[in-house]
Amino acid sequence: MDKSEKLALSLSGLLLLVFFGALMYAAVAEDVEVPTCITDMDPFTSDTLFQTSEDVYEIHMVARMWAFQPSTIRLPAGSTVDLYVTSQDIIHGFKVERKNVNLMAVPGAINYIRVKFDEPGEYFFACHEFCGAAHHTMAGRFVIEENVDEPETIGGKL
Ligand SMILES: [Cu+2]
Repeated sequence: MDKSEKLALSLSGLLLLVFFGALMYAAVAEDVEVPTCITDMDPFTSDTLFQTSEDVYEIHMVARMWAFQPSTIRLPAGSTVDLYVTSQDIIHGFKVERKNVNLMAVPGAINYIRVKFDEPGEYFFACHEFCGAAHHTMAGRFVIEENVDEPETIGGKL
């Protein structure tokens, strides 16, 4: 190994130790708290669908490699949906076909949009931001029916 290569490797190792030491100092001596991820907090952890008033629903959507949680949402026709979208890992997209819904799912941020589903049918949604190897499989759907006894979300949970 060349002498300059040895020097570069040694300096790189030394820098790693210095930065790791600085992190440890900040965590222990300065009592710095690492912020909690949004997706580790309620309601994103478990409950994703709430009925806030008649025909108005609130959905908390988490995007992650490579799925949406929830992946299927069954609602009655005429529903208005308040959508809150965030990401657990990297930047994803959220686009609903035949609706003016086009959001980015960004880690550490919650994006919001209100959408109304008047017509029964299936409204597919998909990730529109290339996010990795299985990006093309990242999709889900709203199932809008005339009569729904119990609005529900299906799938997508870890
Ligand atoms: Cu994607």
